[in-house]
Amino acid sequence: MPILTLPTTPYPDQKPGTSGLRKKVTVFAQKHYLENFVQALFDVLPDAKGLTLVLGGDGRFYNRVAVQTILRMAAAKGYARVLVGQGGILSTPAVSAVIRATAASGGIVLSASHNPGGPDGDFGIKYNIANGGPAPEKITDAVFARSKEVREIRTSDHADISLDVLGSTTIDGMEVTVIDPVAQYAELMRKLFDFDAIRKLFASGFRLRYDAMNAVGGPYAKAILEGELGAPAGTVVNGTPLEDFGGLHPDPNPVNAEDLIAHMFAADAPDMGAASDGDADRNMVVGRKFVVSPSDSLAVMAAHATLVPGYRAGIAGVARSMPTSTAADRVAKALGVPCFETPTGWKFFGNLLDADKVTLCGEESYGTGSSHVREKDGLWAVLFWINLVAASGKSVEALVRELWTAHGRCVYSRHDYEAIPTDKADTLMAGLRAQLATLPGTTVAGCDIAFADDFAYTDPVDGSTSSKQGIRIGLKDGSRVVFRLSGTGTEGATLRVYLERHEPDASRHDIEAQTALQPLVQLADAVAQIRVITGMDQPSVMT
Ligand code: VG1
Ligand code: CO
Repeated sequence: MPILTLPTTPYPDQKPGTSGLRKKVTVFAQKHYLENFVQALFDVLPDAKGLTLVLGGDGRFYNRVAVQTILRMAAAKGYARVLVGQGGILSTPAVSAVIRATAASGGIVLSASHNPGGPDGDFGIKYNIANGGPAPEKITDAVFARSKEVREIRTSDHADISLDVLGSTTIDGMEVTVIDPVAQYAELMRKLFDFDAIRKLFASGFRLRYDAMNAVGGPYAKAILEGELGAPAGTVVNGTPLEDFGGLHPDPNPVNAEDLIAHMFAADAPDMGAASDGDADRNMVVGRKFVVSPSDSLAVMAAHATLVPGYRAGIAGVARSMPTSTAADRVAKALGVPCFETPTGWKFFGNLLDADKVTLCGEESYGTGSSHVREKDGLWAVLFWINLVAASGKSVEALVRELWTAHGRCVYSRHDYEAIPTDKADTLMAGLRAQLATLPGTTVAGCDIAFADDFAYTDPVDGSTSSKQGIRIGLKDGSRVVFRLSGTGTEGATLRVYLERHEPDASRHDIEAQTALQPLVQLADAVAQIRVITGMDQPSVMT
């Protein structure tokens, strides 16, 4: 058999972050950098005899090279079969759907998600397990440990195969099947949503603008919205995946998707706007002249889930990442179902979903999903909202305002301070940790502090623990400020400051979020010394 064993030298920096290993393309392009990580993964995984692996990525620069490399290494590992998306393309939720539908043993997602792409941009790799979700920390920790010891790479010497033609071929006895990236996913969406009602809605003149940000969501949105649901051609814009996302930063928030926001605030704005990110697992939903916060989006979905066929029987519970606003908690309480608070990152939702403890999950970072897969899912969330509009006859804005009327408004914002030198970011976090014991009971910048802690999580299903997941400062009036460092960036450190204040008074629901949150901004700076330590007067991005 033409299986080669190549000597290699370990890299010290292959620690997966919030969602897989993300580095600059220039880092991945170093000799054997990708191979070392894949070998470390394969060394940690059990024997692959008879097993199926799913493989695909968001189409960014280096995707095709990486697919070919991994196919050769998968053959050496001994997989029976690899299912690879045509053109090397599969969105993150589609990988999850295909793993589940084909009973594959796992999958490899090639994406740096919302990070910029192109030769000077970022690349990423992530392993998903048999439930379709991101590998838990037990596995990612083992892979990191192994990556520091890996001395040999096992690979086939087979030539590149064609990724563009559907069908099967073999690499050293391993079957490689190039699959339609959309088919399996579309079938799942048909089962969950009322396609007839949505078709009627579009036929009645409902106008949607879906901005795929030149990323992998385009083919899925075009096939389903325009191809099946009768949305007019042109509904999906920036719908062709480009290796550099056409220079866009494929992170759907009002700052990066400014073109969509401009359309949604124009005189002839469509009824609904939506955007998805690099790997199509995030979503932004926008009403006509009305921006929906992701935390509110999760709460609205939970409140009205029974209007959607796939959730007709009701939801078992909701889970949200710790920094996500408490809007979903309020809805869950009213519904009489549990709401779980997990650390940031989708991998923490997997056990809760597998154990049927929750049906819907969400993060403040424009991510929502459900038990249908084990990833967040951008187009799914958009279809959910369209289904809600179709079934309720209400606009996006009306649905959010109803939530506020029923439960008060959780005024919310995230302030990101990007590219801080790592040592300064560590100093800032250490400074906060040093104050945790003394802050409660004090008044800082006019805010009465009730508690301060470093969020730790014990998984209610397997008992595993994760500590140091973010500093929380809670006020007597229920407001919160949360601080954590990003685990997806590739340049220095990014400090995220999450601000939440509950506003029960309906006459104040239209107050501008940044204005309403000013006292918390002052508090954040007073306790964390953000301006002094970082030298930054303003956040880089406010969403
Ligand atoms: C960010 C978000 C987090 C999300 C993660 C992956 O992580 O805050 O909520 O799960 O990105 O999303 P961090 O560590 O940078 O805050 V994606 O769409 O980039 O896979
Ligand atoms: Co993403």
